[in-house]
Amino acid sequence: MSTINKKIRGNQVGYEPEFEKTLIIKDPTSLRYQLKKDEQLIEQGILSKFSIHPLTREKDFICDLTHVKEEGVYQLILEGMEGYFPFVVKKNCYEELLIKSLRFFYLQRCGESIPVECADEFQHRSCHDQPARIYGTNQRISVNGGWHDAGDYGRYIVAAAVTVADLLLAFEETQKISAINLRIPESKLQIPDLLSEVRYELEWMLSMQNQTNGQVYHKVTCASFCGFIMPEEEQEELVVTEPSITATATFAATTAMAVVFYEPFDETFSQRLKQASKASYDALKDMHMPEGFKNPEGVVTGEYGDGKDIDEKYWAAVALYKAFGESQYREDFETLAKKEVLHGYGWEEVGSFGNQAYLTTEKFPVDENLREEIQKQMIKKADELEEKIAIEPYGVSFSENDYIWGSNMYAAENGNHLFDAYRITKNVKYLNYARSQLHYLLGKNPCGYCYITGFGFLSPKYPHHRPSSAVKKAMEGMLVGGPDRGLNDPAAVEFLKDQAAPCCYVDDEGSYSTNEVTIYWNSALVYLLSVLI
Ligand code: G3I
Ligand code: 9MR
Ligand code: ZN
Repeated sequence: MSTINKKIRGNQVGYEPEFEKTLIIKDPTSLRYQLKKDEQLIEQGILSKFSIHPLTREKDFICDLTHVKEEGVYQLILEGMEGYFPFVVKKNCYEELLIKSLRFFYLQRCGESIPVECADEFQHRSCHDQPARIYGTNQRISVNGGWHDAGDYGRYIVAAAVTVADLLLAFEETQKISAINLRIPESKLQIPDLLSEVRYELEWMLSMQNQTNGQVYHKVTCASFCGFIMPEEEQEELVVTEPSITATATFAATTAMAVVFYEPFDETFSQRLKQASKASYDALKDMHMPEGFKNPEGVVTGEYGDGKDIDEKYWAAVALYKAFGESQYREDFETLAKKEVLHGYGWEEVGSFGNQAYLTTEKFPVDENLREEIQKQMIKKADELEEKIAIEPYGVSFSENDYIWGSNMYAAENGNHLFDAYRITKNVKYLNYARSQLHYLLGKNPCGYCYITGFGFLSPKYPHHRPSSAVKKAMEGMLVGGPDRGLNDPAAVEFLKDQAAPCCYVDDEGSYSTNEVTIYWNSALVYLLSVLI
């Protein structure tokens, strides 16, 4: 028997032995199941529990294999139905996934050549290394380096900042990451590879700061998106667009956060980060433009608009307080947080990075009542997610309106909100909910896809990612955007009309609203993995 039974939905990468392991059988034609290993029958039973999916209306039967703890590759079979599900139980199950999802960042590098010994078929010559023109002027500045944002070759500060934050939090979360060899040119240095990789982005971010006034330019891209070519072939003029509050504040936050990571390895670099961070924070006081950012006329690349700057300022204030201890930063944060505790680990809403910074401030005093209030609100956030999980057979924290552009990032992000509640309460239910967000991303979902390229038996082959298109092979280890019921691109409109929200995903190169990849989606996955491994 060689075919896969695609009605069985589970984590296609596998399960750590102690994980909950409930699989979904969608609309089965038989209820008798068998679990086999090396042709031997391990157990059999009859499926009895089911629920009707509120959005797809399918009948979802549950097969609970949590008690199977012995490592191995098993076959789950429904008698009378063709095919099987490869059910994997394995220690350190997500190691390769973690490595490949981190190597993605190296492969996204801009501004230097990526040699074959580090990049295999994704090698490329140096790209986007000419001076960039500041929009509306004839002034040119050098802003080489950093990572290409996504399937496109733009470089955007707010996206970069949250990516760096996720990766540093992941690094802090588990020792396992510091030991990883990412096969990058810096691998021979006496500093963990991930910190070298993140520094590559930070150096570029530093170059995006206006040295005169401390403000940070929002982005650097060509005026419009290029075709499906390798990065060095995009040779149109580079344009740096005007500074924004969101870019300046998230820059302040991440550079502050980074200081402590580089101190043991490079004092000069960490001093540069510190100065840059303080200068950008000070610059915020004089920035009185309207909230958010709008593409200037003639520039049509990614906008990262964001209508609300308050959460970015919130995060910046506390990140600087945690790092440098000045009372002004504390006051700024506490004033905002006492009005409202904010949340978010994404490019648009970043409050949770701030909350976490406050809860982990150790060198300087904090307000214990506020700390408790923040914890209370973080638990409340997790409880709201729990309500959604309770009525969603696959265990994802989504209701219909949550299937938006980049929904997979929100699944990962919600996993981290749930884990935050676990960290505070030690209640295992939150840990299990956090894990179920990972299971969703890795195949336990209404589309039956493992949403990471190169992993699982059904994964995206045609991501909206220019190098993958140019090389004609999907780069491995990339988390795609996932279902978006808004049908926000022509391919989605063509292929997904009439689909229920959780199924609004198509593995088509043209579908940038469901099948693109980005640095901050991958970093959200990395951060979730780091807390779960
Ligand atoms: O937040 C609202 C929500 O309240 C509302 O219910 C829902 C209904 O549509 O929309 C939500 O906003 C969406 C937002 O993403 C959520 O993050 C917007 O509709 C949607 O248009 C927006 O999409 C963003 C997209 O750019 C278009 O602006 C994605 O988040 C963002 O990841 C994506 O970023 C692009 C860059 O611009 C360029 N590089 C590639 C990258 C990934 O596609
Ligand atoms: O490739 C672009 C992708 O990175 C963006 O997320 C997306 C939305 O801004 O736009 C993509 O570019 C498309 C453009 O918007 C419209 N013409 C076709 C481009 C490539 O598919
Ligand atoms: Zn480039």
